[in-house]
Amino acid sequence: MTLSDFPAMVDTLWLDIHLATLADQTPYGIIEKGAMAVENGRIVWLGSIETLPADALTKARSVNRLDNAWVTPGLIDCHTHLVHAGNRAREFEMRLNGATYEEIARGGGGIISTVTAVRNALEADLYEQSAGRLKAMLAEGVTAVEIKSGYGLDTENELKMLRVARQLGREFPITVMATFLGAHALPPEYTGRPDAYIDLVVDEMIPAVAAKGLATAVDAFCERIAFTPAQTERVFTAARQHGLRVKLHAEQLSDSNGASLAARFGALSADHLEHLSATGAAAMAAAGTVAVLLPGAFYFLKETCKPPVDLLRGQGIPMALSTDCNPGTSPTTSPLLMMNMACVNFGLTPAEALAGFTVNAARALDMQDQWGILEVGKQADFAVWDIEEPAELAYRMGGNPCRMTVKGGEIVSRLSSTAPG
Ligand code: DI6
Ligand code: FE
Repeated sequence: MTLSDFPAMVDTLWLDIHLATLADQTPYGIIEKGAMAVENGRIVWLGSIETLPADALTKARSVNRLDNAWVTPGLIDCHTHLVHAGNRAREFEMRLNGATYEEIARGGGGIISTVTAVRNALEADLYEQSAGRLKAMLAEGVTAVEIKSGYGLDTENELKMLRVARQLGREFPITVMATFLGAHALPPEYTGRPDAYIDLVVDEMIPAVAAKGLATAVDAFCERIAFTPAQTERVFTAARQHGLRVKLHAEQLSDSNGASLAARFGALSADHLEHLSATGAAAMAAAGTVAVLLPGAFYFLKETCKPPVDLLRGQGIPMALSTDCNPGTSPTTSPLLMMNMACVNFGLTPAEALAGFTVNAARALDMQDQWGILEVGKQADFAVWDIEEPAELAYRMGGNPCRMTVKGGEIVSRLSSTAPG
């Protein structure tokens, strides 16, 4: 970057900041004592304060001084079931009082209890309940989120969920990427007829979702307790026919060869991966499929088999992290808590954890062209943190040091620090 690169006029000059750009392989891509200029919602200059032209202040319509706060790319939560109704706290309590998952499921609980709640919810109620969760994410620095359907399990209710996701994207200063997850679980009316349900997903739901432009990707749950690789393949084939990208809940509870299947379809990501094999990892590496790790579900299910992080590192597979925000296995809206869990339980470094919610999450959503790092030309979506060093983001267990969230150069959320001194 040369001095002449500073534009004639910028909307906002951000000063007295440290930057964790995530733009290079050094941990965090740090620029201490930096500055950043934004014009028309995009980053037009960033660098060390020493390289800022002396007349830059006169070229800025406004100046924001942040007294040495840290700035990171806006966080991207790339795997959520954020749109849902009700909660499963009662089930959580029953399990802790000795009931088994099967007993709960037979009593109409488990994932089907959320399906029932979503089917019974008016669209406006579903929106309101989901908006509360999105608001919490916004306050923690999130500027983009992926939201899946998958609790409707009939055409009408799957479309209802996706419309709510779209409305959230319109009402909130957050980029929403919607994913169709019709093949999440078998709805009760199809008990014993999973292939007939897949017919419905393939012949009716995917064409409807694509025609209405309600999702950019299709996901499925490939697992002993959900859908087989053959059924998943039918879903992916239909997705491809309708120009939709694919991703997969793969090897969460067992190795079903889901990651290899996903890679064969050029999947954006394979998610969970606790039981990923070396063969699956090699297929992902060859296909450029991102590994999305979900430490909240691992924790909440008291899983003991960890995702093979060394294998992923060895294969050079980008690791993203996400909340998996859902009422059954990961009732959280906190990326920072997930970063802490990923470090403590999976052995990620704090820098890998931050990359997991920024640069690699952008790759998992195919939005790396404009998002995920701080660089000239990228969207000016960033989070401002009251921390002394970047590792502090993954260090704390709870608390929210996010001073402000900025979307397209505009401050869209402000919070006074609640982090202890
Ligand atoms: N894996 C999960 O962890 C969630 N969905 C999935 O495919 C669980 C969803 C739920 O229990 O409501
Ligand atoms: Fe999930």
